Amino acid sequence: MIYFITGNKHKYIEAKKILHEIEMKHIPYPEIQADSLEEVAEFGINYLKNKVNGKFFLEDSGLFINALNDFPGVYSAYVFKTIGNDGILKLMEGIDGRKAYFKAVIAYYDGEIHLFKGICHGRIAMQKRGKGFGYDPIFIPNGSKKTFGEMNKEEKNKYSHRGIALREFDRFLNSQ
Ligand code: ITT
Repeated sequence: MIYFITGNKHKYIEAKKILHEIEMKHIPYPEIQADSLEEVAEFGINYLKNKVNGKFFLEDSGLFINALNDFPGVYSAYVFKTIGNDGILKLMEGIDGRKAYFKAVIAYYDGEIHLFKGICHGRIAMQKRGKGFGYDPIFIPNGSKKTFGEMNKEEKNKYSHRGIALREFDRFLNSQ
């Protein structure tokens, strides 16, 4: 059994579809202001490693919008809580280039730190569509017409940054 340290149930449900032997555990950890998701994730592991009994991982993710110079990026959680999807759509008003990508960094600790990454390229929708969590209703992955919010978890996992990182993590675990 491996613990997934997160306060986000949606992330856990997505992960459980790919990694069956996991359990959610919510232990808050500081998310430092840094230039990369990798640094945030590694800091989290170092903070948690003496507080969790057994193997565990966490995941840090973000939405990077081309026309906004990669904003909200490492600030995605804060920006979602403050201006949300309506705020992002407002910032994008009148902007034609709507390219964006989601990135996920999984940090796994088994005595050593291992990082697994996934990137999903796509674009920002003109309006919110569907449900999901976070930025799901405004992100359309390349290769689909639907937003993440209009997909079920299995379909989203096929495209998503998290699905890609989780499958790489799963391959690593199976090769051990
Ligand atoms: P943790 O407890 O795992 O940290 P969190 O929701 O705070 O959960 P992050 O710190 O990684 O997650 O922040 C990432 C933010 O980016 C989060 O608030 C989401 O709104 C958004 N996000 C990340 N992945 C997403 C996805 O697959 N779909 C929609 N929004 C996503």
